[in-house]
Amino acid sequence: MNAMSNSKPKNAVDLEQLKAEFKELDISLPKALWFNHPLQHYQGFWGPSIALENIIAFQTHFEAQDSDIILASLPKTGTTWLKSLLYTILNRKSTSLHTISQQVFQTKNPHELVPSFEFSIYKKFNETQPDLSDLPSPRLFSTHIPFLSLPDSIKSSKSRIVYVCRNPLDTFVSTWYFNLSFYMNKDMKPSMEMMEEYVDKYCMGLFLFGPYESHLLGYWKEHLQNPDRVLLLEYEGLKKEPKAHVRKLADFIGCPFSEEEENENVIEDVIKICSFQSLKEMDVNKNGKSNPFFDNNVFFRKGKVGEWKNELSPLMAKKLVQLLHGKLKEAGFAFTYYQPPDLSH
Ligand code: PAP
Repeated sequence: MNAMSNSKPKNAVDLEQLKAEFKELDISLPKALWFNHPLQHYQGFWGPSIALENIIAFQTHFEAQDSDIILASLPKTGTTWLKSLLYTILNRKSTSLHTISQQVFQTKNPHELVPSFEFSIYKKFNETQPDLSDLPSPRLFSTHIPFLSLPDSIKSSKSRIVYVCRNPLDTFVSTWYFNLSFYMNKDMKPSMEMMEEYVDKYCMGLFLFGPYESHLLGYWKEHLQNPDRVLLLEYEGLKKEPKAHVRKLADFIGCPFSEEEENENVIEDVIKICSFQSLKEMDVNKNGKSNPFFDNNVFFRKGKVGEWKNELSPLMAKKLVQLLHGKLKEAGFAFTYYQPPDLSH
């Protein structure tokens, strides 16, 4: 049986067989381009070609532990923010908030503290797979892979998943600027036609880890069925009611704030340490680089809700809003903290 077919990947596999099957699969998968990233349509989503082998290695080899905490998200929905919050909440007692803000965050970007399965942990089909069994518990990981494509080992464990989502208009704008920064020379100005073309691609699901709606609905459905295992957070909610959200996040991952901590305003401190302003100003995030492809500053642009109003034409916004009124609404999903704009006139 094909280890990479749409059915479940297996844990014990023959390496040579896996490589041969990957070659075959690689040739047969539909391909597309998102800016300068080649994509492949795999298990219902558009995965980056450079990470496909890593994704399959992750699906094949990862062994979840019940104590694992996994941050899942579509790109540009709040991953960096949630990484900093999860790291701080989990380590506030063993490391102290002072050390986290004055040492850890001064030298490491949140992506270095919470590694991604498909971009930093799994690297192709090697003889030796990363040994993650010795990492301190609870282990903290991240992924952009849709729920349905997570390894069975995660699905059948009691590990907890934190999913963060963001309204599609701001997510598109954030994605647009992130990708433009690698795609175009700084002196070049993108045309409106180019932006329209990318809005259309986005709405068709043709972007990194798209489609938007199936990604969100996959985790949302799991959250409805298993609220103790999957927490769903909205970027807009975190902005509007940070204290309630950080408290909820800490409860969910099993590190609640004590009464004493509440009285000492520890939640407020966590929010401040992980705020956009604070992280953006760190030298490591202004001038550092944590992987060969990006400077850390690309993860900190504006950090606001509603920026789309300054960027998108009414037609582009209308197309993106239709994402909300289409499959998401049909499935019964509505954002709690985001009201789609009325663009009917
Ligand atoms: P990733 O998927 O590539 O890791 P991700 O962190 O999900 O990206 O998204 C980046 C967005 O989060 C940026 O939004 P913008 O383009 O609209 O500005 C970035 O500015 C924002 N962001 C990063 N850190 C924070 C933070 N601490 N608080 C709020 N927003 C943040």
